[in-house]
Amino acid sequence: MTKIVNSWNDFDPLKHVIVGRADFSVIPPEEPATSEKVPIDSEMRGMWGPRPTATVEAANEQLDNYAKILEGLGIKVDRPTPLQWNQAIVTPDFRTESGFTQMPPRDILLTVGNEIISSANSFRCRYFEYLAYWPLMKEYFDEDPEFLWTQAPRPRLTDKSYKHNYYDEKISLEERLERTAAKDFVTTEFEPMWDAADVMRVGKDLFIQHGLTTNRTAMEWFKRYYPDLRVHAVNFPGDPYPIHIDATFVPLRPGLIINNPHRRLPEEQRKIFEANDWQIVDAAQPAHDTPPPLCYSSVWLSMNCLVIDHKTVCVEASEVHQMEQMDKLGMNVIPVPFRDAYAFGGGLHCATADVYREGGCEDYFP
Ligand code: ABU
Repeated sequence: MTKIVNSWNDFDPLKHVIVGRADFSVIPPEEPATSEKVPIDSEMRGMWGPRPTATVEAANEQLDNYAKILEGLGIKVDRPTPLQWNQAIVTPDFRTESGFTQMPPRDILLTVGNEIISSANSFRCRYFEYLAYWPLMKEYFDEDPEFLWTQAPRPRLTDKSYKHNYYDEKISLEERLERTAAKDFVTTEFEPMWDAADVMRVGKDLFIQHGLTTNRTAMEWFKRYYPDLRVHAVNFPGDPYPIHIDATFVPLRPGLIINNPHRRLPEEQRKIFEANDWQIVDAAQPAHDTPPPLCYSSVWLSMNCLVIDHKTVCVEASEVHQMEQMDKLGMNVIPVPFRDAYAFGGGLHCATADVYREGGCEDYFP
């Protein structure tokens, strides 16, 4: 019997991680929360079905290579068990015609200390995604007597969970930005809904992005679930498609965080960092003008890096500006080719979920 699960932040020395797989990934049909995320000019609008085999193979090649690089650093790597997502997702409350993927574990699994919680995603197509990680969770549960295997309250995702007629394809970018600034998102506050990638863990503090995939009721749930932790709602007004904090606000080590310069943290919310001598640095510009084809994410996956320890970071291999900035910030950079995997759910941070990092629950913001 050994301790397998432990992680309180995204920067202490990484020893054990899950890396996603692209098999059987599907572009899901439109449903209440997904339309909002697909940019109006995206070639994916109106399209759905299994992703082309050649793209799945190319993504898996880069994911396998990433896993090998991490293993070469002495990190244990586990992989999910792919499910066939090209089938309807049906519950007593809804039906949608396909699932999604098991590529970005970061959206589904939130590790807080010795606990891994499966999230309460607002996309109906993601309702059963946690099953791809079930064999790993069982293994950790069998081997680690302290591991807490947890499922967040399952949202029902009925029509009550979404604002009707929220999405209108004529909506301008300016209007989207106004909505983000007004914290007016497609989800209602009927029940807690959250993606794990909206939660930034910094020891005793959880900074949670309020946006298209996580609502305020989720933050209330977190506050009650973790009475010993501090939960902070954060939002980034410059983002027309606010989903997931890890291409927006990324800690590199205690006291240092990079912030997307188009999605700056508001003054009021910066205070807690400044009062505790944390430096917030604008992230470098992405090397690319557009994301790869059939990709949900923005070009800011450039800053979606995986910190290995306080001095080492994995950055996507073509992101020359981000690599140069990391170097100047005193980090040793490990370049990892990953653009072929972006379309399957994100970058190097999205593609992983922490199992074990050294260190405990520090109070960085006393
Ligand atoms: N899953 C991270 C996506 C963030 C972005 O599109 O900028």
